[in-house]
Amino acid sequence: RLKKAPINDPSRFEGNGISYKAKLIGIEDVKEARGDLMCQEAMIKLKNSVKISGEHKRKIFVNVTLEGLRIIDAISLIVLHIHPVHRISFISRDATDTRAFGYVYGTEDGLHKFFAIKTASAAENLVLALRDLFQVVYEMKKKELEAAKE
Ligand code: I3P
Repeated sequence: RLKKAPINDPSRFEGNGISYKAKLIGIEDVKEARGDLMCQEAMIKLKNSVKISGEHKRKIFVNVTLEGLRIIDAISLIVLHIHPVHRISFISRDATDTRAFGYVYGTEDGLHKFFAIKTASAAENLVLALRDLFQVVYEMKKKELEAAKE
C-alpha cells in the first residue's frame, strides 16, 4: 500500500512515553472546549496570578504517552494528572512566549479546564509530540474498529 506520510512510530509513546521538563503555570476553568482567544486570555490570567503570588511555579514532567498526558510532580514524582487523549479538546500555543503552551481538558462532569504549562525548552517540541500522539491514537482506534468489523 502506498503511503507518503512519514512513519509515526507508536512505540515512542509506550510506557512512560516522551518526557518533558516543565513548570505548571496554573489551571483555569474555561467556558468552551476550544478557542484561541479564550486560551490566550486564560494564559495571561494565570501568568499574572503567578506574578502576583510571587511564588515559584511547580516543577513538573509532562509525559506524552499512549495513556495520554501525564503530569508528574518533578520533586515527589507523584502523578498529579492523567489526561487521556480523547478528553483533550484543544491545544493552544502562546503567541507571546515560545516556551509556553496550554490545552483544554474536558472533565467527566462536562466542565472544561485550561492547563497552562511553561516548558524548559521550546514548547513546540511538546506540541508536535502531542500532535503525533493524537495521530497514533487515532490510527490505533481506526485499526481496532476495522478489526471488530471483520
Ligand atoms: C525567574 C525567571 C525564570 C523563571 C522563574 C522566575 O525570575 O523569570 O525565567 O523560570 O520562574 O522566578 P528571576 O529571574 O527573578 O529569578 P521560567 O522561565 O521557567 O518561568 P519560577 O520561579 O516560577 O520557576
